[in-house]
Amino acid sequence: MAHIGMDLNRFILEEERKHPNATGSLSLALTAVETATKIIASHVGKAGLANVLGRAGGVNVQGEEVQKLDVLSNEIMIQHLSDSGQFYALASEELEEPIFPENGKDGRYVIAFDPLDGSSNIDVNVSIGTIFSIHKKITGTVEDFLQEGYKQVAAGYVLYGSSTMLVYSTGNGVNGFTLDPSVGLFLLSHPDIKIPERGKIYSLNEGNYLKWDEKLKQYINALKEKGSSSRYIGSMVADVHRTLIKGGFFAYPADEKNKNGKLRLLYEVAPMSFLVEHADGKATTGKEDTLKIKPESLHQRVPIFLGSKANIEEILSSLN
Ligand code: AHM
Ligand code: MG
Repeated sequence: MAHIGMDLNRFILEEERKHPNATGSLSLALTAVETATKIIASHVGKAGLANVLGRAGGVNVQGEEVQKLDVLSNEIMIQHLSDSGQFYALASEELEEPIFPENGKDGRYVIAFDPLDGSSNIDVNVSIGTIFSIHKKITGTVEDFLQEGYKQVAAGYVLYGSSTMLVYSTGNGVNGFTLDPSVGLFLLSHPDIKIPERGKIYSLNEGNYLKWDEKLKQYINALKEKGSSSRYIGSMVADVHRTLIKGGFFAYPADEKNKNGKLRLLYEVAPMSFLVEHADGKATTGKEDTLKIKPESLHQRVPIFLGSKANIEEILSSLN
């Protein structure tokens, strides 16, 4: 039985045992994500030093070229996920086209990821994160990435915050693990996360207010009159994490300029929606469930409203 303090690797193996036909491939796939994100966490922890020891693009004291943290994170993800041999293909928010790793020919999965989300917060020491979404390999082509979100085999994020946390789901509850840096292990700290039925926090970039449609403006104005609280970090991982724990909602709606909002369906919206729905919350574009969308392209954007069920239902009836 899972218990607080259980190491992520043991937890993954216990989950695998519940499926007698499991081959162990998904466990190895998740372990590769874990390893890559631990390494990213260590670089994120030293992020400020890059500015002292050498600017991105410049040379550090060891004479090595200093890479931007998002570029470095992308390389770390690609290297470790490819090396694992579990992924037939990789798609990154940072890359135009997917990668088909040489030793992934027998891989049973494809993975889409945003290696370091919240780019505007990297240089200012505010929480950032990695997001991942795993689907089954079916045809062995780009099409495998264009599966509906509800078909995800696993999804999760790693939050590089005041502590580093990995939160993931294989469709059987959502569990959170906190990195104990002294031993380098993710330990179960937030078992079976359930989002509160309703929350008082709303989270979206109000700088876009004048570009929103009238109904959304009115809805947000009504929340202010009711005394709701506003919280917006501008890092989706951190904003969604807070929403999962405290309830309320997070949104990146469409606006006059960005007809499909800003966030990407494959790397951001689908995995976060999967987690929120499996924590008993709800995720919608304002018109349809995000998990039911069949993606049309790798870098497609869609509007998103996700969070506590009661809040999202209220939004749906106010906007439609
Ligand atoms: P990025 O992938 O370039 O980092 O952009 C995604 C981020 C999300 O983490 C966050 O929710 C959103 O962009 C914030 O956008 P804005 O600055 O427009 O509010
Ligand atoms: Mg992103």
